[in-house]
Amino acid sequence: MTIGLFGDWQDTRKPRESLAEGAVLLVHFAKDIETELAATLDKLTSTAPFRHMITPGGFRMSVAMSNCGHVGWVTDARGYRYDPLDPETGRPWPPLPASFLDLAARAAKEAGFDGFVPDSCLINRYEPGSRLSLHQDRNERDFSAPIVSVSLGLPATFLFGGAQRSDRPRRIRLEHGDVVVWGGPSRLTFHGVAQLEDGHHPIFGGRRINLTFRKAL
Ligand code: MD3
Ligand code: FE
Repeated sequence: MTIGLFGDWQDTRKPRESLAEGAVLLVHFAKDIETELAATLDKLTSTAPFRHMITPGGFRMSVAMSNCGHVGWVTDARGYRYDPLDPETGRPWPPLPASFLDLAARAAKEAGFDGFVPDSCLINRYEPGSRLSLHQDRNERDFSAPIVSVSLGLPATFLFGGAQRSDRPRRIRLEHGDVVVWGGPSRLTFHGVAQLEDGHHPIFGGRRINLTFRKAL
């Protein structure tokens, strides 16, 4: 039996793949700044620690979250919203680091969204078994702005659905350093993340981190 460079996987992807109208995958786009991103994430999450939020339905999310920017996405018994204060500390979220803003703007520009200036970044942390069920991102005010997502650490199976929750999702593998820009008609599609599998990443260990840059206000 042979195990190749990618284990069970062969990376046959082109540097840039169109996933749907308005959705562009930039393969390994963030890889060259992985050390900078890891160091910055450690600083951010020592100020605003990861926590498992509780949904309005009373369920503890298996994904741990933090935020940076002018506002952060939160959920609790009262609902989902963007809040200028971290409910755990009572303090404003840490500002969006220059390296984050620069990465998000460069990626958005590659996908045709020039001048993207996010005001919020949701930081998701997955451990083996963590998953995110199918949802739409619709707490933002302006759906004409894209969302830029950055995947780091362990690979995941992203579930890319359609305009209806009942549309059967496609399964798309997202690897360390992959960046996806979700704009135009794909902005309101249903999506989620399948249960994270065990593994080890040289920088992020047994975890996956996902950054989503948003214009929330
Ligand atoms: C498609 N995060 O934070 S990133 C989320 O991997 C979220 O943590 C996932 O869904 C994660 O809301 C998926 C890819 C993504 C993010 C936002 C989207 C895809 C999207 C918004 C609209 C359409
Ligand atoms: Fe989402």
